[in-house]
Amino acid sequence: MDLWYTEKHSDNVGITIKTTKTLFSGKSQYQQLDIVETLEFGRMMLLDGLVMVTERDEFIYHDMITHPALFTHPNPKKVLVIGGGDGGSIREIMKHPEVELAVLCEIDGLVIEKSIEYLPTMASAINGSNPRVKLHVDDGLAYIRDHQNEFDVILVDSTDPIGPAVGLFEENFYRLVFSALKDDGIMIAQSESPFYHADIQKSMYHNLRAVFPIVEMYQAFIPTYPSGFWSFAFSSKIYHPTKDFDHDRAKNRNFKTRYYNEELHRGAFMLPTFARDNI
Ligand code: AG3
Repeated sequence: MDLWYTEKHSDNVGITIKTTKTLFSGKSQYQQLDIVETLEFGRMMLLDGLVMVTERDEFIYHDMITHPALFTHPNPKKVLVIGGGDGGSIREIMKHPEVELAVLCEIDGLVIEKSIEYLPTMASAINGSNPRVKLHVDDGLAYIRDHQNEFDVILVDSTDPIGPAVGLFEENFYRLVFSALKDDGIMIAQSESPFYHADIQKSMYHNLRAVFPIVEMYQAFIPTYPSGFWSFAFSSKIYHPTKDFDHDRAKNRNFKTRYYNEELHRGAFMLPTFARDNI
């Protein structure tokens, strides 16, 4: 039997992926979690029916939510990830030798547990074996309220602004992130599709600009997300993502990246006009 899963990207358009097996399906206190096997994208995790990661294209998202900030900040020692319970962002952060500690604050313990069980290529750094990683199962807002002036980089690795992630797109949350960052801190947040989510982007970037002096959008091509054209918000207290970017450190990095590189770092900040109009 053919089982095709469709995520609707608008009222009239969606992406359809052929699946072969359901590995896990269950409901946590916060959301519906499904992990399925697909023919072309490897294992795929869905939250409330929305594609969060697939094994085949997650490297793009996780390269791009981590490396641009970590190669712009001159000495990122302490990094916080809010959300990101699959562990892909933490895996990439661990490739930076100057990072002493990465904290994962994920609201839904079931996402962490099932990622460790079914998505080991992403969750290898969060399975308890890495002394540079700490896990907190907690609401990101509550966590940063108690952590002032502590982090060099904060990554908001969230779902779309529906369900438990709504608060992660609001000005009040960005103020808390600002306070949880050190004086030269950088925040990156996934910022949806410029093609489909203009309204979300307008409100999100408006909220970010109310708090951070430097706010720039950058883009990545992620095949399984709505339209494939995806974006991230770079928000910062003093460092500029292209002017202060350490090109040589990125070029001479001692690890491989399949998407990110020192040329693409600059290119990613160049936006088509319709996307620039959203921010
Ligand atoms: N964050 C999910 C981005 C949103 C995808 N949206 C959608 N499919 N409608 C991914 C978390 C990966 N660590």
